[in-house]
Amino acid sequence: MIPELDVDPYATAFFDDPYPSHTAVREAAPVVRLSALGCHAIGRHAEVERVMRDWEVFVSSRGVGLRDYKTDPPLRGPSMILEMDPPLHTRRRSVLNQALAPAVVRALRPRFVAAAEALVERLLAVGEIDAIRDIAEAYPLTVFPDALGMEPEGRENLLPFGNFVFNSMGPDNALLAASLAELPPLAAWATRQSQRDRLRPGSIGMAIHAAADRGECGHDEAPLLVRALLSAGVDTTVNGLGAALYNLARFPDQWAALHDDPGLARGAFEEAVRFESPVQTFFRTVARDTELAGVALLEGSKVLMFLAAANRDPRRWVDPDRFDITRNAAGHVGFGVGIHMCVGQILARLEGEAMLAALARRVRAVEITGAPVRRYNNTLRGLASLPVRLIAA
Ligand code: OVV
Repeated sequence: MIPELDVDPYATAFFDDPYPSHTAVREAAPVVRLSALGCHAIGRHAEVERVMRDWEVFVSSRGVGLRDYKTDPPLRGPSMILEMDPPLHTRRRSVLNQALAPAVVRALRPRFVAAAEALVERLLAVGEIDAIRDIAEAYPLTVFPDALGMEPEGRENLLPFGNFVFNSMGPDNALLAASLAELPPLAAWATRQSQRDRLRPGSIGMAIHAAADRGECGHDEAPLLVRALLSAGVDTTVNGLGAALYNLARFPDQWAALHDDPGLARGAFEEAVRFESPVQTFFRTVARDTELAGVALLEGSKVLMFLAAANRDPRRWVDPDRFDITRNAAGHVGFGVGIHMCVGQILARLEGEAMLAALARRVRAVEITGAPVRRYNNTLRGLASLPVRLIAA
């Protein structure tokens, strides 16, 4: 018998404190059913990893949100990459792998570091800031669109567009309705911004169009792959950086450790992704009758993967609820695992490391000066506001 749990991962109370529910899912059984959604769910690290690796049985092409595209049409053109299975996925993935390759990201490093250092100087002159608006949003919103080769105009669309994309993976609730109401101009903008003539030569976006010139993907596919980066690349890093800032501010001993050794910046970002799991959930769909941890799953079953629960599974982590920037957080599933693992993770880590290292060197401590405000999204976890005072070193 599969335990049936009364957990609604899209309820406001859940967003405010998901941890008791994550524990309930994880400890009830390797596979549970969620009565509120009528789907299966998994919260243990081992099963989440197993499902992500078995792309032939647990497919993405029927949607990585709650909807099964076999019966429910997608709300957006299904992602050309995230919601595809091999062999279609493989070719497109290799185009994005090249556009975001380690050497490409390495070349961006000096610019990213300089931008982070300049931002820290400006913020220190102000002193009292909003760590979300002024750092977690401001920084990715300049360096990422610049690297992608986007025009200066229209960048204010990036966050609301990403907000829609990640809301669309949940149920038809008020959050999705609000996102859908603002979608038409955002979608039109994203489509335009992904065309070759809107992208700067030498940029990541242009590299994708160049791959189409070489026949590595279709000329019709290139703008859709650029668009996928617009969908996936901003809100995720904003919430990753926000997670790092929030927890470094909440746990002053951790900020002190980072200030003492700015070389910990990379590990601090990784630990923030594990600890907070900016992307909380993804789904797979069972393509043929199978079995998982002794539980029979029928074709067509949706499986909700609680990445955030897996990232605090005591079976996998020592003292999982402790934010510890010196721990080895490698092996967390915050970037996914297997063929769909985050294609932009090297770039994301550069953003996180550059920003945290710049802060670590110049800021001795951070004091929270007002109540943090949570931002609600069907997939993403993060804050809308975190008032802080930066204490210069
Ligand atoms: C990982 C991710 C999130 C959102 C959108 C996409 C990917 C996409 O490929 O469109």
